[in-house]
Amino acid sequence: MASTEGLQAFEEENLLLSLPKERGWAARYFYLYQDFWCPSTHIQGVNNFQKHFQAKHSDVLVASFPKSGTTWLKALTFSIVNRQHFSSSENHPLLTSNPHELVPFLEFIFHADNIQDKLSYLSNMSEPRVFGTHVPFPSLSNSVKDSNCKIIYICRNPFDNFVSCWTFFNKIKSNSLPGVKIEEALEKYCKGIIGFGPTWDNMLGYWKESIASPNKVLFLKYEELKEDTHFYVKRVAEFLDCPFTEEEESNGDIENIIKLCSLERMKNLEVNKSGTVDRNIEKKYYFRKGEVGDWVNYFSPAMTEKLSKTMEEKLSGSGLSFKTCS
Ligand code: PAP
Repeated sequence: MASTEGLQAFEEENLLLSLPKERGWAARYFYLYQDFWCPSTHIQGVNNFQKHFQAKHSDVLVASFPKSGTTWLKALTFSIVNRQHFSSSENHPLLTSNPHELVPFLEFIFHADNIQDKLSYLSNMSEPRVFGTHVPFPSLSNSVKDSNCKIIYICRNPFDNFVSCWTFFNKIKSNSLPGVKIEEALEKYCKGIIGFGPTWDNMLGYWKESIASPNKVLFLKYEELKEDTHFYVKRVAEFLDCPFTEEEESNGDIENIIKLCSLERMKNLEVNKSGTVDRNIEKKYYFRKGEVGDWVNYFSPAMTEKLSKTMEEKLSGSGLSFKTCS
């Protein structure tokens, strides 16, 4: 009789064979799974997350399309919900752990066969548990949708998002894969062929849900978070039903969280300068420039026209728009 693991591997292989596939950039192939593109290595994790994850009402999910400010929002959210336990100085866990270690991605937690171990790890996490996910809203586990857990989604102007993706994937790609030229990468991005994409579908799924259920999903933009971090840190705390008191505000607690989670601070911490996280990715690759408008240094006029047109087509009528795109 086949072992459970053997059976699972067999089922996965059959599943992969049945899915549309396209050449990837960092991964060899992306597979179209439940209407989003996914490297084969993530499908098992997504599948297990959907089947096994039991959300608690107090859970918080930091959701995003990759390279939209996930690391930053994970750090801010972790600091906001845990501020009673850790002051922003000396003993704060963010000084000794990367945000992705403190706020793990659900689809990566379940990226393994030993489900029981994962479930006991999850049940032992202190509450409120904070998780990350890149999985599009329609593909979240039902348990997330049906519970009272809250979701904070962050998106980013696709021009900067694309550049951040392209630079990141070039750093992490395996040596056995050829580099992808920026024009070719943009072609794929505009066709939606990128992990957890199409980008617009990922954003619009959460955008629509944030309008339909504003108490369930808070929708943020990287550019706005950068422009007025103080306002949005307060907004996140209110959304999570743990607003800052006047005393906390006058003590400078909000400013301390902002400083602790700033790109400069995070990037220069020893813990983020070396070592790997998640799928063996160098922690330092998560911290680059963090600028709004850096795309102008990479885009030719033809590329600008291509992405502008694609965005117009994909986002028109949705009410979702980005300032720096024209
Ligand atoms: P992920 O989805 O793979 O976790 P994510 O954190 O969303 O990645 O994206 C990394 C981007 O966020 C990088 O942007 P850049 O390539 O344009 O520079 C990174 O520099 C930026 N970033 C990381 N940490 C912070 C932070 N603390 N504040 C602002 N931006 C940050």
